[in-house]
Amino acid sequence: MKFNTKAIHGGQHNIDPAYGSVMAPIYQTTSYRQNTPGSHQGFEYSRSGNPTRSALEKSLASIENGKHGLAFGSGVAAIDAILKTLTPGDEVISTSDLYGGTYRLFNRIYKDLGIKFHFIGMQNPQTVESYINPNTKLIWIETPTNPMLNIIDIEAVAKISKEHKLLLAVDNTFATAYLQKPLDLGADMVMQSATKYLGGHSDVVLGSIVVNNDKLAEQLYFIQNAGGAIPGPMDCFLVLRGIKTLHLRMQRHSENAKAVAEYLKTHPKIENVYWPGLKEHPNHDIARKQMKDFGGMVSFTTKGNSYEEAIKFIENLKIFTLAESLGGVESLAGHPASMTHASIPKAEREKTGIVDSLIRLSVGVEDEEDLINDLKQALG
Ligand code: P1T
Repeated sequence: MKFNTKAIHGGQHNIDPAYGSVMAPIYQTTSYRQNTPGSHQGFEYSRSGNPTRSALEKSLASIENGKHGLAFGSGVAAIDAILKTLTPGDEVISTSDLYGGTYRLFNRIYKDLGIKFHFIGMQNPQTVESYINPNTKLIWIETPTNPMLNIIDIEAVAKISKEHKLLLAVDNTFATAYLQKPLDLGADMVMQSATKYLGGHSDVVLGSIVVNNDKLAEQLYFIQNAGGAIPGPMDCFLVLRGIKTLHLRMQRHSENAKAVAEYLKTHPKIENVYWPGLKEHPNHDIARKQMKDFGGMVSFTTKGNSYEEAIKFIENLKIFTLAESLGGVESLAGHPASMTHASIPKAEREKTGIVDSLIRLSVGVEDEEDLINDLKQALG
């Protein structure tokens, strides 16, 4: 099956042997009847497994071209499960420009549990090599990065990771499996905040991991069950439904983001526009190589780098909603320095470009003209 067919049917054959329902039923149950202890129809208890979650996990594996899918209660819970494969003394090399909540989990929880992190820029993949030592176990990549939209060459980092027998995990939240397939490019694990584009309607919080390696899948399944950070069946149903239109939405998100980025580029008040589809984006060629299109996230700064002007601009928007999060059908605008990335110390975040005037847009699937008119009036 090709991608669009997989988004709708991947892993979904014979989804309801009881009644043949076309869509996966919501199995709102904690437990399953056994005839004699240990004799059941594949499910015992809903932390360990639930048919709706299982349908979603098969869909997730299918769209990522992977073998095993695992769903978690949030994107951060999925990242947490990956970190639990490590032991004290292990070292992680991570992109320095990444979601603030990921940074907080690494730097405020796992650092105290004895894991050492190196946060580095990875636009030149060779930089990674100088941080590898016998304790290094994991490379963590976010691409495109949140919120600076930097692009990291997954294939090049995967080559380094394999040479040194390390694990490579990719946060695919901004691109999604529609635009980018990290496992095909050599990654060992692909993680997503399904809260964003997979769910697609800003009504569910959920996380996913997909892997090919059976042993790694077994280890992550053990952590999923033992740690218990699982999503409920209704949330699994919502993400499963979202995935069925992922290809349609991502295409429109990308088209609208292109129009927005090109408009902002010509505006006299704008200093920098960050969108990997722009030819002048420093990693445009890598983005073209590893992505099908360039996605719906656009960041920009205004001339003079004024905090007050940035806040005034987002307050003036009428169609874009000032809110955290991204990836829904509706357009959102955020101020990373005071919202999504406030947990990163000012000096650290400014090193990666998260300055006071930086605005992040999650460009939705409304009419392009309405979105541009909204930006025009708010900038005016
Ligand atoms: O919110 P949650 O589902 O736990 O996902 C965390 C997460 C992980 N990775 C990336 C790249 C993300 O952007 C996020 C969540 N991000 C936001 C809430 C945000 O507004 O950027």
